[in-house]
Amino acid sequence: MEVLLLDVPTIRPHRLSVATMHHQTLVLLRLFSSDGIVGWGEATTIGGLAYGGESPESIKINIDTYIAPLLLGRDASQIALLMALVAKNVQGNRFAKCALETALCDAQAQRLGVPLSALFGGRVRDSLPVAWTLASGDTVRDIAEAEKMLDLRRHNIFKLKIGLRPVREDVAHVAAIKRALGERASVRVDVNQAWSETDAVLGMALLHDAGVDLVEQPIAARNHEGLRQLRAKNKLPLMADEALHGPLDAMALARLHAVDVFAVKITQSGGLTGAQQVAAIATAAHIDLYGGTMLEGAIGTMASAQLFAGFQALAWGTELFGPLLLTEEILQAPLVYQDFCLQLPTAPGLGIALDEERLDFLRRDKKAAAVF
Ligand code: MUC
Ligand code: MG
Repeated sequence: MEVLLLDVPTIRPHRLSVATMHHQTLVLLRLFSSDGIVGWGEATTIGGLAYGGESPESIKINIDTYIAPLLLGRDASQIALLMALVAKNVQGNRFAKCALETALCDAQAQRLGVPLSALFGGRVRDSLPVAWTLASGDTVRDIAEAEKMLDLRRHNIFKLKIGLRPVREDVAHVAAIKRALGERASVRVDVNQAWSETDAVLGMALLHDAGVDLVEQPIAARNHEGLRQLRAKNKLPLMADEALHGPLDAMALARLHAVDVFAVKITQSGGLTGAQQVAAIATAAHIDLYGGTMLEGAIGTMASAQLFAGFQALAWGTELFGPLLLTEEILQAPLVYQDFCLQLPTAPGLGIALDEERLDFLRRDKKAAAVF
């Protein structure tokens, strides 16, 4: 097993309330099995340690030091057994576990000659609607970007990152974008926990009047009770993102009737199985689903897509646009985005082929070696 860190510039600064991204560090796991099959997984996060408790560097060192030695020499086809072994020996580290489970599933699906989605019950759709995040920080630039996406028929769902400016200023920015796009697009916002409860009461009322469709994680992740109260006070649908670290959080939020929508992420759920369990809890609790991202590259994006393709209902679509935010392509053939959707491949496993030369060029360890 080897973990590669790839530093890839973004096409423009991506401003979240927790960090401004000028590049993304892709965390890729390559798993070699003795039958010659190579599986890939991904554990990419956002903004170093600004978004979550695992950094690219901690993920690499924890896999190299604690996870890889547990698995060496074991049967790679016994995925549930291996993941149970890791769960017993490694606390936390959801992103690292996601990368491992994805790589094991990619390898196993290739071994069986089926798409990865087949390991999770198959597909009910072959393409997924994909939102685009407008996060340049500039209203005029964001409107121009949205118009371009509509013209290209690449996206007609837009998520706006807010929370850095005072509530009324942020709402004015959002309202101007919604006014410009009208009924041609769905406009949603993600506050990434930046608001207090009182900010959120005001913000959600104003955003509702501005024609926004959905508010994502307005307040602190751990404040489940606050989410419940906001949902009760407002008409605007409310989505949990950072509040959801797998099935236990899903159950707690569902019990409280705290939100209308779950943003399901394979990394935050500790892997594909955890994410499927989050979706099952949502379905049982009549909570809508949205396919979330940690702005992963092609591997994590396609792993997510393979799972989300099997969700019976996906009322709010997905935001699986991560590779489109990057200046560099790491696949031999890029993922296909057309007619507002990401198309799913039918080839075995993840159904993608990595470009080894580009990987070598982008690897942090090789760059460091070249500099010194
Ligand atoms: C998040 O909080 O949802 C997803 C899309 C995007 O632009 O940022 C991420 C993280
Ligand atoms: Mg979010």
